[in-house]
Amino acid sequence: MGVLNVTPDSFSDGGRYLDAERAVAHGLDMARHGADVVDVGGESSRPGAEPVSEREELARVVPVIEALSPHVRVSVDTVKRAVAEAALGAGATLLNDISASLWPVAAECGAGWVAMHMQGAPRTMQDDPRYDDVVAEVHAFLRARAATALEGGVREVWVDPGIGFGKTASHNLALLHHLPELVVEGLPVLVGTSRKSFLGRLAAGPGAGPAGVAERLAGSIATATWAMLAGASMVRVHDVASAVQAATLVGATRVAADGAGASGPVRAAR
Ligand code: HH2
Repeated sequence: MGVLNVTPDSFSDGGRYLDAERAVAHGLDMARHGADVVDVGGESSRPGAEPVSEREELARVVPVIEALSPHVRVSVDTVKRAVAEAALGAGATLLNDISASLWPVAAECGAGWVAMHMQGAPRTMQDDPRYDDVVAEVHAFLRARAATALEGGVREVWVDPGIGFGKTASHNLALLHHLPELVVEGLPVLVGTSRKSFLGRLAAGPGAGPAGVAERLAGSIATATWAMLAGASMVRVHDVASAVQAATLVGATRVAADGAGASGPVRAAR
């Protein structure tokens, strides 16, 4: 899943794709590089972000979705019902819902739905996140929301532990470590670690302090690869070509382990 932020203030690419033409070109580029889904968002959910009006968010995402959806599967990253409905009407077929509450829209429109876990709201979620048992609480939350959506008629339900959404670096690591326990519950799992700040804190950059956004590619790919090996079905990334290369290698190695041997697809791909 390639990230397309049609926003002025997203944490890693704010302002780069606010212009619709540039956004569409970048979306098509990510599809060319192998993204199966392009995730279009018109409101940043970075820590401290201010909410955007419905009118503004609609104006940002709808034209971009209309232009992209004939060419690649599009998801819409929104927490607003009206934006979700308009986006699905414009050609999106997956609702990426960081509030994990919009499943009725997905049910009504026959769309897929991603339930993501978040503690609190973006403006304050990183102030002092606390859990008794982060893994148990996040997994139980996702299980319950998914069950409600499936009972309510959503046919395609994804779950996402919400890396960085009301979580410290150690909460994020615990969720990544215990991903297989979420995977075995049977629903497809989506994971988004791309360029997030815990990567910078854990793996310092070449300078003195934590690695900056532009220095987090290796950490992004390492954690995406970890998620894929743990059984995640999709990773949400900014750097599609690098992630596709990692995914190809994970897949090829799996095929080799399944008995194809070195003369099979792995060798052919060398
Ligand atoms: N992360 C971000 C936004 N949406 N959706 C899902 N399902 N999972 C995630 O981990 C996730 C998400 C934050 O990243 P980004 O879109 O790059 O930044 P911003 O929210 O500042 O636009």
